[in-house]
Amino acid sequence: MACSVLPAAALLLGTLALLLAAQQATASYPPQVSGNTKEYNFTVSYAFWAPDCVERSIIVVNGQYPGPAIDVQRGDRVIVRVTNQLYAEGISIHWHGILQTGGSAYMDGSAYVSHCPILPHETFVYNFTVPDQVGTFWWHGHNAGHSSEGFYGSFVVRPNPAFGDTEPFQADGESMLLMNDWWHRSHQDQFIGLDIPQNPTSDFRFVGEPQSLLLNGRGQYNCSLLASVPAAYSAGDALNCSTTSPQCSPNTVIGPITPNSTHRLRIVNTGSLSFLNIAIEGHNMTVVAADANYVTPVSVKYLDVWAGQRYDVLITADQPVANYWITVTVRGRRPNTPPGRWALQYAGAPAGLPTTNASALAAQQPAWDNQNFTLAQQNLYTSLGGSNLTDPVAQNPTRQIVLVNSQNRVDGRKRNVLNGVAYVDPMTPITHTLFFNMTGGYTTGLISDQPPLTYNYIKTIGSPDNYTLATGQSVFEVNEGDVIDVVLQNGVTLVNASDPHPWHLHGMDFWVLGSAAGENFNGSTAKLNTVNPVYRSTVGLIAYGWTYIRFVASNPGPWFFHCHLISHMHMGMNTVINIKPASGVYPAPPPGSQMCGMVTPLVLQDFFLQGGRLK
Ligand SMILES: [Cu+2]
Repeated sequence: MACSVLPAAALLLGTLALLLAAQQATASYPPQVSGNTKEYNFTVSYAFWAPDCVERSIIVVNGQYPGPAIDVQRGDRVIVRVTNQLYAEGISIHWHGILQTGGSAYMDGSAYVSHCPILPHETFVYNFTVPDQVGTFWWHGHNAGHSSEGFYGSFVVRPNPAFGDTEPFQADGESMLLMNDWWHRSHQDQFIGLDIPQNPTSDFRFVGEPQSLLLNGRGQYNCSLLASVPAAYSAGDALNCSTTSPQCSPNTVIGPITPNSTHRLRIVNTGSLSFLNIAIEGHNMTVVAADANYVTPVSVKYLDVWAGQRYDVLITADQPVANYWITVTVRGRRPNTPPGRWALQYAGAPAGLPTTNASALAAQQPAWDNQNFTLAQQNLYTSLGGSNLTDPVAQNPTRQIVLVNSQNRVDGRKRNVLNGVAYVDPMTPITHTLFFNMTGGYTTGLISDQPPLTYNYIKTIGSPDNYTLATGQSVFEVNEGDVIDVVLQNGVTLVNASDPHPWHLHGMDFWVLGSAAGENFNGSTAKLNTVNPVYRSTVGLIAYGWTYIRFVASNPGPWFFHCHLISHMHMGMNTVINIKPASGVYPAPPPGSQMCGMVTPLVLQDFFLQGGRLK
């Protein structure tokens, strides 16, 4: 089995020199196009669904939850015709982890950054290629809280035999594991609560811990608990809970997997708030890729997966033929959600759930506040050397940005701020503002590369110091080719806690040079791995800690850079990295682009100046 020849973590030191020698000559998959096209039609609508046995309205695609799987080969053109049949909301879809190289920033799907939301009754055609990436991705709604409403699915890019692509491991079979947190309240209700300004009778209402954890869209809520749902979240609801609903029962079963085979699990945290940990009874997981970049294989028993992250792991089916528990626990925030539990089934095992105690397995997973475990595992991963695998880390950064994550009041509302700025969506997509060269499309000069250091972001007694705040679009203007270092420094919230945040960059992957507890406001580069750091697209920032990343500004255009927690995004925890093309020319919006904001009157004015005729 391929799995058995992978070096165990304990043996890695001996092979490190060999791997490093190989890494000097590496490159990522060289861009190639296959000439093949994969087409999908997505019709997006609301439907009643009971993912955890409690019925509510969710967003489905083609009547399915989770949405349709996208499965292509490297180099393929992907065309997705998205028709919005929601009643009154604009939508967009982000292809999470797909870098949109080749000038397709318009196809990235961040509402108001990449393009205008797709209005109800309208269709937008996403059209892009995936020339230089292989691995596990996912897609999700990227306007408002749509990704927490069920609006997501898996996206796999397979190696292309026509290009001679090979992966540095083998598996006999594979399964997709989309795991996420789930609420009974809609995203509208959640956002209304987040937006309540402080006043004598009410205040900010957090979304709270999720009611359930789901795997591939299924979980099991304890219906008897409905009576104890906090009054604020149950008033007026007539929740219908049925453990025999075909949408939640039988519970998810992964497999059947062939005894004595090597099985690949593609694990994604598609959740909105929770930092998750997954364990499989009786089986270690050999991690071979993080966010679709190969890593030096390491064996783990308990796998941390931050919201938005993906891991490819191999398991060896070397246990007696039976069913085994898969358990998922919440970490990083004090949990109030029962562990999720599903079954891994061997071929030949009787149908049904394992007979062992799932709670015992979940109890062995790292405690929610064990940040040492989090850091040790996050820093465990290193890029795999070898030909066609991973870009060697760029040296000599040209710019350093220190981004303090904290919280404050803006006009009475609780907002999550970065260097004092709470982001709000612009009226006009940033791609449009840049192409049409309009002033006022987004606010400029709001955010600086360094936080004002006269304030105490980390103090643990009393409320955080009040410092100058701004709302608008915080856009970092970056030159193409710059090597950018970003120090994500965590601070405190208004309740003297520090929230963990999963940080996600669009348009480019980044190297994770290091992360630790404590302060790194001055951007110290001590303790960083600049030799073989992991290359990925989403990384965790622990409470009261820092995470240091580096990327090459290689992909011109505006790219969203944000905490991947839906509530934090709504509260302003976003920025945009605008990479100014060396050519000075931004690409034009593609045919079929919808208009909104400042562009609509501009185009209409041109139309009438030309005699009011369609050509
Ligand atoms: Cu966050």
